[in-house]
Formats: sequence, C-alpha cells, structure tokens
Amino acid sequence: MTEGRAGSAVDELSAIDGELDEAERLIRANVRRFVRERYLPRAAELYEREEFPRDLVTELGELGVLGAGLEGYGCAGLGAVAYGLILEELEYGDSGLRSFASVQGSLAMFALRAFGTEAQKQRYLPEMARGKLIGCFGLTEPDSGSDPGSMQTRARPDGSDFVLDGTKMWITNAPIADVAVIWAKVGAGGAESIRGFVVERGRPGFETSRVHGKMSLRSSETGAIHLEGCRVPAEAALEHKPGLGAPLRCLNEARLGIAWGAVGAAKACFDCALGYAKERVQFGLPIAKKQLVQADFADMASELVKAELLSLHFSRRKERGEKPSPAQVSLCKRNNVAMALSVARSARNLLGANGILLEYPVVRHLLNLESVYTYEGTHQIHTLVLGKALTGEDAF
Ligand code: TGC
Ligand code: FAD
Repeated sequence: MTEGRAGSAVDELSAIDGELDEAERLIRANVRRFVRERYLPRAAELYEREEFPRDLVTELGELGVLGAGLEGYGCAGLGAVAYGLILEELEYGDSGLRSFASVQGSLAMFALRAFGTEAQKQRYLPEMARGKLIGCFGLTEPDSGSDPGSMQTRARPDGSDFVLDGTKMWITNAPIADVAVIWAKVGAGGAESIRGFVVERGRPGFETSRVHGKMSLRSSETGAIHLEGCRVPAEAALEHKPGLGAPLRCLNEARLGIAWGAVGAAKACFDCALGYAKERVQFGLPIAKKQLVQADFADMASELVKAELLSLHFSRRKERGEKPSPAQVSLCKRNNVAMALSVARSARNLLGANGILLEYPVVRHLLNLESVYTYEGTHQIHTLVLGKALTGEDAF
C-alpha cells in the first residue's frame, strides 16, 4: 500500500518546491501529515460505509485550513498558492475531504466574506473557521444544474421578512450543515433577480435530506434542502448586486481550488501505480521495466506536472492582484479535472485486477473524480466558457 507519502514522485520532476516559500512548504507539510495520519488509514472504510468523518472537522479548523484564503474574522488569510496546496493535500486523501473544505471555505464562507453584512460576518465566520459551524451552498436544483439562472426557488418579501420556497439538490454538506447560503429568485415577471440568503438550520420550513447510494464521493455528505414557507428576517439577506454574478463569483474561487485538488487526487493514483509497478512481476520482470508501462508513467507525469504548474501560474498572478478571469478559471478546472480522470484511469489499468479493489486508493479516486468532472460546472460548460471567450460566440 502506498497511501502515505513524503512527497509525490512527480514533485521532483516539476521542481515545484523551488517555486514555494518556506511558509507554503510548512503548511503543505502540516496538511500532508494530517491527511496521512488522520485520514488515509480510514479512507477505504469511510468510503465503503458512505460516511463523512465528522470528527475531523474541528481538527481541520485547528489546522487553520477552513476558509484559509480569507482575511480576518478568524481566517488564516493565506495566499492563493498556500490555499491551493492545502486543497491538493486534502484531495490526495479523498475528493470528499477536499469537497468539504471547498464548500465550507470557498463557497459558504467566501459568500459571507464577500457579500455578508458586518453582523453576518461576525456571527458566522469565526465559528466556521474553527469548524464549530458547518456551511453549505445551495445553488443547484433538481431541474436547474448547468443553467442556474432557471432556478425555481423563490424568496417572497413579506413585511420585513422574506419567505423562501423551493428545493435545492445535490448540495455538499447539506445533511450536516448548521448554516446554508441559499440562492433564490426575488420579484416576478421581467423584474426577477437572484439574491443570496443565509438560513440557519432550525428555522421552521428548513429541512435537509441525504442522497444515498452514490458510487462516487461516498465519504462526502450530499443532500437536498427543502424550503417550505421558510421565513427569514431581512437581515438574513446577503448584500450584493442582484443577479447570477454573485454566486458565480463564489464559484470562481472554488473552481481554482478544485484545479489544485484534482492534482492531489492524480498524484495519489500516480504514486500508488508507481509503487505497484516496481513490485508487480510479470514475464519474469517487474512491470516497471516494461517500455509500455514506462510510457504510461511518462504520459501521466507530463500531464500532472503541466496541470500543477497551470494552477501555480494563475494562483501566483492572483496573489499579485491579477485575478484570473472566469475563462482562465475554466481553463484550470477543465484541464486539471480531465487530466486527473485520465491519470486515475491509467493508474487503474496498471494495477490490473487489483485496480478495482478499495484496498488501493485508485478506484476510489477514479469514481470520485466522476463527480468532480460534473460539479462546479461540467466539463462541457467550461468548454463553452472557453469557446465563448475565444470566439466571442455564446453557444450555451
Ligand atoms: P451570464 O449571462 O453569462 O452571466 C450572468 C452574470 O454573471 C456574470 N458572470 C460571472 N461572474 C463571475 N464569475 C463568473 N465565472 C461569471 N460568469 C458569468 C456575468 O458577467 C453576468 O453578470 P451581469 O452583471 O451582467 O448580470 O449567465 P448564464 O446564465 O448565461 O450562465 C453562464 C454559465 C453557464 C457559465 C453559468 O451559469 C455556469 O457557470 N453554470 C454552471 C453552474 C455551476 O457551476 N454550478 C455549480 C454549483 S456549486 C457546486 O457544484 C459545488 S460542488 C462541491 C464542491 O465544490 O466540492
Ligand atoms: P445538467 O445541467 O442537467 O447537465 C447534463 C449534461 O448536459 C452534462 O453532461 C452537461 O455538460 C450537459 N449540458 C448542459 N448544458 C449544456 C449545453 N448548453 N451544451 C452542451 N452540453 C450541456 N451544487 C450546488 O449548488 N452546491 C453543492 O454543494 C453541490 N455539490 C455537489 C456534489 C456532488 C457530489 C454532485 C454530483 C453535484 C453537486 N452540485 C452542487 C451540483 C452540480 O453543480 C451540478 O450537478 C452541475 O452543475 C451539473 O448540473 P446537473 O447535474 O443538473 O446536470
């Protein structure tokens, strides 16, 4: 078994360490240790039992990884590269672990940090950073996925309150969330617009249910949010220009993190396959001595190195104040998740029959990455974002 590691074999090839400062390397080492010691020994069992390790949430808070890219309110205020490295290490463990951190930090906490009132920030962010409160982000609906502008959830003003009705579906963390960022339509006819609301569990009319039977991201909590006459005070509304722009800004944050995370999943598969190929003997020799097998490793390593450097490039630019455009973010998410799926498939093949066993991390990552390919904008949606940026033509 090669689940634990000092560093991936591809790190030497990319020479990424030379591009990181000491603080970044230290953060990466701390998260790496956490994942190796606290997560990986349980990874297969959690996956098999369809269980999220809720007991690790406060430890993640103590590690300082929740909302680590945000400034103030108890958040670590790290740069985009350090935050990306954290997500890469978490996803080396499991995409579900990274999903938890992405939704908590890049979606729920980011929405509050960017669009919350001062009172909302004070009330939720420090507790969310410590892992004492869990957040989720409700954009998708049963009939509204790639096209969130078609959402049916409504927020009707009533006196000084809003009353929310609708269903959000496929929401990471929903079954365990204390607080949900809900996107809903306000107004009617031509005057409709989308607004965000912070809804606490316990409000009458707010219920969640769990999606069971997932064959992917099994150790992540995924569910629906049912809103039926759920009354919230006006102070629950986020402050942003009404429209889809606000939730899409949150998605930009999360998508760049996913591009880093996918590199972690791919490295886990690569490392496992490399260790295996050195030991697995067929035709009298370890398969690592076979040229076709070496070609697979050369291909996997090339794509992995390029993907990591792509994330590094745009994250460094972001740190210099040159925020990646939505098309640049789509480039990263689309490329890196497709790369990770392809690496996971090659690694699965190199393990032969053993590649389908949960005893090895590869098939778990492969199945997880099927979700990552779909969420935060499907591969095709990012293709169309790039197509539009390049041609000027909207083909959605
Ligand atoms: P469109 O008319 O193009 O744009 C509406 C407004 O939004 C602005 N905008 C953006 N702003 C910031 N970042 C972006 N990436 C933006 N893209 C567009 C745009 O400028 C406009 O602003 P304004 O002021 O003019 O109103 O919108 P559209 O309806 O045509 O849709 C565009 C499209 C298809 C790209 C968008 O809807 C989309 O990205 N769809 C995919 C949906 C998606 O990604 N859902 C993810 C849900 S969350 C999730 O999956 C979490 S997974 C768990 C985990 O992370 O682990
Ligand atoms: P659809 O939009 O119905 O797409 C179906 C297929 O049609 C896809 O292949 C798609 O690429 C293609 N397609 C759609 N439009 C076009 C087009 N114009 N041209 C060409 N092809 C097109 N959402 C949240 O809001 N919060 C969460 O926390 C969250 N967590 C998730 C966790 C998991 C495990 C999963 C699987 C999903 C999660 N999602 C979440 C939802 C996710 O964002 C959506 O599944 C995703 O946006 C796609 O929507 P859909 O599933 O409805 O597919």
